[in-house]
Amino acid sequence: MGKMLLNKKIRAAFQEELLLLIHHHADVDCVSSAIALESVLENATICASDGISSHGQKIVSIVESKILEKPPETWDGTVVALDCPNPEHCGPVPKAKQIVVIDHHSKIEGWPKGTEIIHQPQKTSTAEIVFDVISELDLEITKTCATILLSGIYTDTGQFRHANNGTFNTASKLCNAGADPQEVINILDSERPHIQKTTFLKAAQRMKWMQEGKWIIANSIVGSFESGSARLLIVLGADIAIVASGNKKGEMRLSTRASNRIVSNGFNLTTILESISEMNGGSAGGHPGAAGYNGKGDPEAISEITKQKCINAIRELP
Ligand SMILES: [Mn+2]
Repeated sequence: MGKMLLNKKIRAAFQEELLLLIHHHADVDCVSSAIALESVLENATICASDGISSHGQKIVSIVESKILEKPPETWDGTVVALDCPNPEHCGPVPKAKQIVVIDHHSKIEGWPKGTEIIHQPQKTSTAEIVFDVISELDLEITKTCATILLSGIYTDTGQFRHANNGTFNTASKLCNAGADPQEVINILDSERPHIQKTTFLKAAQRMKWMQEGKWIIANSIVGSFESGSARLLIVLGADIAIVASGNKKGEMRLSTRASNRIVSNGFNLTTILESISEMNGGSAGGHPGAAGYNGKGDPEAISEITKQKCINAIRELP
């Protein structure tokens, strides 16, 4: 076992009534850390200082944990601030016998004198530190608790993109304790509304594509969710996606996307859609890789003109 995290003073502080303080708009790492600690300790209450993020709330709903919505002015025991590099992140911090901070951010500052700080900036999440704390206290981690901690790690590492050796080490231990990686993904990757799913499938079904040089241009027509549909056509492999929608009043919208590769070659959707608005009225705007157009006319016709302009622009690329 590595360096001990808990000194005598912290161990004694953990015997007191604990208030687990989570930061403003608490994220999954923070909420998971609090819920894991609450589930293994009998003397802990979780308190949110200023709301919980929507993903954080998903974690709360798994255990139906009761969370105080406002920190009390004073706490007769120990306040444990989680995932908070400074007191402003979770303020107002109640007056307490002892404050313990558990955090992994690179810089910790502003805590009053006498605060015990467990600071492990090499850790990719606070959940990993909490796992070590629970292990050092010789407390048993339940399957649910393990899944919740793994959720914290999954989120704070950007689905393991920023993970290091230690991250996988702890993740593996959590899986041994019963955490199910697939369950974590199910908890956190929220389902799209049904109407959105069918719209995206229709966008794919009606899609037409062609190739100009090495670049692929795809276009489609939907009733709504044009921008999400355009983004998905890029995911499917298009370099340029043009998705149109129209209504009975004769109003139409275009949403366009371009791949990073074609944009870095100098392709710019904004200029193309601006030329459409010069020609057809309406308004255009956006970025080289994502632009939109609102105007009047036949969505199919405007879409076709846009495609032709894209072809011309490709021919002018260096
Ligand atoms: Mn964190």
